[in-house]
Amino acid sequence: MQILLTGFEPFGGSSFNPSSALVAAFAAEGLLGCVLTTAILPVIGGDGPTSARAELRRAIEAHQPHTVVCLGEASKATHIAFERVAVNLRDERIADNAGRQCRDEPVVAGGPAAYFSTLPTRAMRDACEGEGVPALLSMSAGSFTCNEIFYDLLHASSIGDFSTVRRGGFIHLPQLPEQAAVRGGTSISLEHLMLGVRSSLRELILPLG
Ligand code: PCA
Repeated sequence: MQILLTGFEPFGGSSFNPSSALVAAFAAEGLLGCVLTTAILPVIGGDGPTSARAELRRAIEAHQPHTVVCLGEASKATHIAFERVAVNLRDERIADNAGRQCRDEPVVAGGPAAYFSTLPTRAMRDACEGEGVPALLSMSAGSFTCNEIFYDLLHASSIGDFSTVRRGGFIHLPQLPEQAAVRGGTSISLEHLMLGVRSSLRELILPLG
């Protein structure tokens, strides 16, 4: 079993992103029962060589994972959100880290309107909640870079671009206490995020059908 776990760089003026902190912690700790590889993606939209999509594709090429789990930050989230649906839309509230902001554009021109996550989202949510960490099933990953790579991953997998990838999906994380201290709002500590995400990833270490 090979799992690729990705996070994002900070964006939107913050100097932290809980997803990259979590990925670094998992890279150090590992995940019992599988080969865990990791990557940190830039918050850059589109399909240019420095984009999140291009970096994710390079990581998949390099690591040949069976399962891809992408993590990102949803700063106003109160729960860990197991995303169920990726939509073919880029409609961005803020500029990305390259200073570009998209309105009403598709992720993939001519692609289907949406894809469902191919991760066992309900079982993962239940496992997270079972550890006492707030978790929910979410119907929208938004229309910024997180949704974009989620959609691109599922689209590319479905058209056979990634020969090893059998399933993939996205998890949004609330902000860290360090971030809430600066901008207000609710937060979950890195330790609790680790506890919840670790238990949900264990749901993936089962024989593939
Ligand atoms: N969150 C943003 C992009 C990067 C991240 O961590 C999003 O929700 O699209």
